Amino acid sequence: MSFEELYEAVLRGDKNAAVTLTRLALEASVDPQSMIDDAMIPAMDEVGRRFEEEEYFVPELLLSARAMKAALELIRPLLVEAGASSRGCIVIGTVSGDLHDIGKNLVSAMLEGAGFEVVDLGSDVSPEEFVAAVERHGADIVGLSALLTVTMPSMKATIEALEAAGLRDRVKVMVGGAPLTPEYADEIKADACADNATAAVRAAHELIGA
Ligand code: B1M
Repeated sequence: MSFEELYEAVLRGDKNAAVTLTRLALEASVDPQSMIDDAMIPAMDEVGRRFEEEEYFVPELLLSARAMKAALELIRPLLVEAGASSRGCIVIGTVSGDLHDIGKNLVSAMLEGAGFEVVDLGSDVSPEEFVAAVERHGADIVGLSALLTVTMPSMKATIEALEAAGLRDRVKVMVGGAPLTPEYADEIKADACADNATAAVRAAHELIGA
């Protein structure tokens, strides 16, 4: 298995090939993080580029996303198994109106791997659902993901809802996702902004004071 083959499988949305190649690579002890960073994420970036150029349309996005998710399912246990005792509780989700969950799932798995207890609310999560989950789980951190510029305001709405519920002093807010900038994170008064899963783990440690 070469990274090129895995890249091509995700790019053409070939789920079976992506899963088979990932399985073979894992059997050959290829580093799972490199498979993500050097094959899968570049493939999704190219999918996005083709979509912008109108060479790909929504069905192709869906097929590539399905291929990457299926391959990631095989890798996820390896990312998670490194986790030891809980370092704190993180409630995470993709904000209201946004269905992109691949990056958020990766961040979730890496956080679990780093020893955090992760409560993943899925995608299209309303401010009220975030507030209820933070309250129910006594979360230390809430992680908000957004991939669309039009859903970034849902992050602000969620932070305001936490404030209105009197929870903002008790919970740190981390935001992430491709369209975000540190400036926007400051503007909406988030505590941290991370542009990839490794940075998210680092930021979570800093927020918790570990
Ligand atoms: Co959509 N999509 N999409 N899409 N899609 C993008 C995001 C887009 C950039 C494509 C493009 O035009 N180039 C564009 C957004 C433009 C914008 O607003 N700036 C776009 C669009 C326009 C749309 C639709 C509106 C298309 C339409 O219907 N006309 C539509 C919206 C649906 C909705 O959400 N309401 C739509 C739909 C979809 C699919 C459902 C088909 C599918 C998602 C499937 C799924 O996730 N289950 C999809 C996909 C696959 C993409 C692209 C191609 C790939 C996204 C991805 O999975 N990347 C994407 C183009 C791109 O990003 N290159 C695109 C791989 C993933 C590992 O990276 O998600 O960035 P990413 O996550 C990273 C970091 O961002 C960060 O760490 C992750 C790991 O490194 N991170 C965090 C993410 N969350 C974090 C949270 C943190 C910390 C870090 O802390 C809490």
